[in-house]
Amino acid sequence: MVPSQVEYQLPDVRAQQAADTQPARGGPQHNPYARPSPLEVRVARITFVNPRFEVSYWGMEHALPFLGKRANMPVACLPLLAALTPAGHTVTLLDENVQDLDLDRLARADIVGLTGMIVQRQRMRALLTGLKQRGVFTVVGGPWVSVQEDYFGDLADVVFVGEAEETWPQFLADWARGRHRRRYEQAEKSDMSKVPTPRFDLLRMDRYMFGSLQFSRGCPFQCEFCDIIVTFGRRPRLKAAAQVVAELEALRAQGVRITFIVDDNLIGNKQAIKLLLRDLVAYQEAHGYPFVFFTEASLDLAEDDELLQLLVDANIVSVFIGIESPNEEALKETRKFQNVRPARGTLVERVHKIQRAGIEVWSGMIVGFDHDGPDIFEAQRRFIEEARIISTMVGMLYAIPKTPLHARLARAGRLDSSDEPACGTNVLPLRMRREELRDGYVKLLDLLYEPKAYFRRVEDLYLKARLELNAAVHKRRARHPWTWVKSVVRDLVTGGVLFWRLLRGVPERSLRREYGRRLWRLCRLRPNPTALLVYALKCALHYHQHTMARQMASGRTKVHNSF
Ligand code: B12
Ligand code: SF4
Repeated sequence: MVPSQVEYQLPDVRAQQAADTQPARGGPQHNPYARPSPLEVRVARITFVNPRFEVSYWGMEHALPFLGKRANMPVACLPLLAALTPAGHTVTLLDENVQDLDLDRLARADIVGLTGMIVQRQRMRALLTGLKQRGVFTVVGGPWVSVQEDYFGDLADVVFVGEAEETWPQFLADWARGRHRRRYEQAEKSDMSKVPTPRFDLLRMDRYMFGSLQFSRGCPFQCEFCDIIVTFGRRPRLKAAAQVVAELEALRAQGVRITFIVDDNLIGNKQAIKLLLRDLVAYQEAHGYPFVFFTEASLDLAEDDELLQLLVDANIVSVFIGIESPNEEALKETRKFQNVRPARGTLVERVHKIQRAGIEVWSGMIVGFDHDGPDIFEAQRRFIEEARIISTMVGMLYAIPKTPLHARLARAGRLDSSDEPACGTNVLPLRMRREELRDGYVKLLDLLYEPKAYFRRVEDLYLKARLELNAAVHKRRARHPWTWVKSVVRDLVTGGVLFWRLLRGVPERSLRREYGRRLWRLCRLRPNPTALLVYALKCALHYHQHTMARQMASGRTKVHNSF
């Protein structure tokens, strides 16, 4: 996802390509979780690996060449695990999405740790197989193995289920004594006030679009399909302001400007997050707004004016919200009760309210609930258009292991247990045939990212509703005219270069013409350098989403579900 009102500087692609692919290494820094025991004499050379992702909605793979980056953002666990490693061990971080992997070289490590989501599971398996053949000691953790811990069988020597702030140092102490276990799972959730500053310095941060930062974990809600609350719990746990400031400084030291706040739900504990946001606003003010943020939150954000204002003041410009469905019965079925509150306004009204505050809304939508019939596809299309949601991630309902949905459907005999289910989801729908669900989903995506429909939503939001651009920064710009001039020039140049790359690089003539036409309209109706940059980014993102949808619709690629 790209925030809309960003001040994003395009990198020099050629210089980046010339840079070598050597991994960065480092010893640990201060880590309150790690208490090396006197018995811990054996030290390890540890390499953590983030395997290649499949193409996905968020992966932005088709847009990255124009943006001059190799990946959207680093996974947050890699630099965190490095920071959690007790002193004495050597840590190397490798992200296959931004650098090549050499298995023989990897085999020199004493311990190789793999992370991964569901969309990385097959690549994880391939890497583990290669490492096993080379006799390497491997450990796995992260979102996928936390919900499907037997997936890799004997390919991995040790499996970590869930959070690892306590278990990772514990494992290293056990390993040093030659007494490690096969499986680690914490008895208690991690105490976020003790989480150390991630080692961003061990990553190639210049190869990513965004940085990542985490304030909290957990979400108070109870959506039936959600594995986040299974793994991270329903009690939001937050970091202290000093930890957040230390992370901001660490990101700034790496030259990061745009940052994704990777919380499961930023506003899970409204009172506590307001306090943190006030500190974030103070930090931004004191340092001249060095960061543009985007994040994920629940729709009840629309019900709290103070919270909305704090997000805007902190320069959080976009928020991804799991809206899931305009079908109220489906929302009730999946226990997404926070979205079913007619007294607080319709879904569309609540989205518009957030937009009016100056925040762009991105959404997650799901088709294939038990209460969804074949009319759901058109209902979803109409809702997204009415709500002026430009970028939306639509997926077919998928039952992730360990969720209440998975348990319910297993009891009902409605799960396809194959690793690659025939129609893109393991759920056997109730009111549609599986093929009908798959075809309806692919067609819906194709319609949503058809250029005219997409740009109609862009214009509705940016030209008709005139979503405010970078309100917090603009307030400051009025007081600092020179900074303002610099940022205007930066937006103009960055937007212009991105546009030029798109017009040169997009192979389809019809798309190039559409992008050019839309830009021309914008220049006439909203002549503003930030708007130019926003439009250029919207075109790049359109190219990714449209290409993904077209390739699925024409059968050139498999049907990618969003999960
Ligand atoms: C922020 C976020 C994103 C961001 C950033 C993604 C990124 N590249 O990092 C964005 C919005 C871009 C995103 C995209 C996607 N996401 Co996402 N995302 C999240 C979210 C909310 C938080 C992830 C995070 O950073 N957590 C903070 C870190 C520190 O936690 P962690 O990774 O779990 O690590 C801890 C432990 O797991 C453990 N650990 C992890 N790995 C390892 C490895 C070893 C060896 C050890 C010892 C321990 C260990 O230690 C860490 C400290 O405790 C999670 C929900 C969740 N809480 O997991 C979903 C989640 C991970 N995403 C998910 C999915 C499906 C996706 C997409 C595929 C969706 C799509 N179709 O586009 C894409 C992938 C695109 C891509 N190429 O990046 C699913 C994965 C399902 C699963 N169980 O596998 C999740 C769980 C959400 C969900 N249920 O839908 N996502
Ligand atoms: S609001 Fe989001 S994170 Fe919270 S339970 Fe529902 S799906 Fe999970």
